[in-house]
Amino acid sequence: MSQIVDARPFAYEFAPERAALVVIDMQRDFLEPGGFGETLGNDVGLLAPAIAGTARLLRAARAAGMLIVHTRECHRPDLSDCPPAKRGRGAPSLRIGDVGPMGRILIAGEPGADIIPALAPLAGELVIDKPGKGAFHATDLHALLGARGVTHLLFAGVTTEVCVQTTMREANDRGYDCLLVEDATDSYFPAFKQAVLDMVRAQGAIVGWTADSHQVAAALRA
Ligand code: TIU
Repeated sequence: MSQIVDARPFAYEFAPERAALVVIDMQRDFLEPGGFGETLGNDVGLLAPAIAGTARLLRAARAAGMLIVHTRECHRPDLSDCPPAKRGRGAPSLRIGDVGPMGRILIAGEPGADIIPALAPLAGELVIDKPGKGAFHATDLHALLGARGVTHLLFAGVTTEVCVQTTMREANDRGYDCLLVEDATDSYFPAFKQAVLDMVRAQGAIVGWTADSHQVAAALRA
């Protein structure tokens, strides 16, 4: 049965059994002090508002029995999946793989790579480790969604203009109808978040739709 979200630029229609909630990189490395986000010079507190909206979406999606996917940006301990161009970029205070207060920066299995406790995955939910910004690059996400007949993706997570936008554009090109949940995503740069919201829904939803988490939760309850 289809649900209709009061979304922008126009209504977003989806069937929960053919949809997934994709929560991008809500990891300690991005949201807590001492992780990757802070090594890049960012104020990690700017991402905190997205936690409540994401939690609301998770509650609604779980109650509706929707597929839930969590992603984590992280690398193998030997860094064999981390391009030297990524590790060497810029002048962070610690580089990917260096030891910080939450273990090695952006490395699978280290405390910093964990999803924050407030949004921890439940048994049966998919957890995708990804070496890139986009969740479709070098992962089996598309195959896993295809095997489940998923056609619609609802996005939450961080950061809006880096991993969330990259993943949403990858998904749009692969034929998914995508909705970005406005209060369930944040950026270290509030102006960049606003720009993403504006650009994805422009030109008749050229990349996708946007809506508030309350609007999505209301549609899932309907
Ligand atoms: N730096 C930044 O804004 N984001 C990332 O590096 N990764 C994600 O967005 N997950």
